[in-house]
Amino acid sequence: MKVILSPEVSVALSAGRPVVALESTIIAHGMAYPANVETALAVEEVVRAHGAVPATIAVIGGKLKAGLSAEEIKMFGQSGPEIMKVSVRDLPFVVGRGLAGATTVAATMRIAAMAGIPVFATGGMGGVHRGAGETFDVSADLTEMTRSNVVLVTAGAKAILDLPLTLERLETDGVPVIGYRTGDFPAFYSRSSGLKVPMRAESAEEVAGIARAKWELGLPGAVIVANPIPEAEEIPASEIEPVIAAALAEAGRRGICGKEVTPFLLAEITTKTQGRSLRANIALVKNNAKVGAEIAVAYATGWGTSKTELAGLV
Ligand code: PSU
Ligand code: MN
Repeated sequence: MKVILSPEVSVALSAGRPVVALESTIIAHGMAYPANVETALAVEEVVRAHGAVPATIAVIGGKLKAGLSAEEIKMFGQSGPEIMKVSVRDLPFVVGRGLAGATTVAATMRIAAMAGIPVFATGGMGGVHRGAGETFDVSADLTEMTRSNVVLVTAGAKAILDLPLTLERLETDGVPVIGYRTGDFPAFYSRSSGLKVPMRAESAEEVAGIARAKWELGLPGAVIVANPIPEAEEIPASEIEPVIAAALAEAGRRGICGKEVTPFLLAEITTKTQGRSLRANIALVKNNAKVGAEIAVAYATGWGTSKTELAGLV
């Protein structure tokens, strides 16, 4: 099945120019209107300002789309939770029924890989939930990371997840986790989770070279770039942790399960921090878009190929 590309994304991909994929669950389920639409459009501008073409990904009328118009982004933002949250499991349903769907990291990675877009910038990724030993709640984002050849730029993962178990699972699955100018795994709102990343990179070119090496080795799947939130916007772990604990307890009391868990926790945290977490969220997504664009530019110039080496560029 073909991905329907916007004219701008189509021209850029056929000319080998840098493109950055962006997800739509963050618009419909990760933030409220109108901040979601403003952020999505601003993130597209950040990608452009750093030399790449943005490709927001979603399913519309059962078609896989890469590159949405401002009107389509607005529609996703205004419809919010009415639009189905679509992970890989849900793709056959929305495509088969001709419906709209907001794609998660997992579904966006898959569609980006199908379209030949090698870099994807998001906010936070899914992972192993706290209490997964009982609930079995492990995001399909992790499964997809073993399948789709995409560089995923993320501010780490929220501490609503079990971060040590998430890193263990990624190690088992052979997914590189690269700290971007950091040796610590970031925890979304906080620059450090207290956990170490297994490897680090200092530049977009290094990341591009590592990703190319992975895929040339015949190792399929994602490369995670863990890019910490800018210092000025950081919320210290000691401040956010009680809020997270309360949100988890509330989810437990209400018996929230399945795909509702993550959106519920995100909304609870935003309400309880009176918007501070939202400001942090917006800042880190923009920062990821910038780094994603820089990686896409480096990758598109062929960084890491024997061609660049022969040309004496490395
Ligand atoms: N984490 C965040 N913000 C988000 C999400 C996760 O900090 O918006 C969204 C992403 O779309 C991610 C999805 O792919 O939630 C994971 O949902 P689940 O845990 O149900 O797999
Ligand atoms: Mn889940």
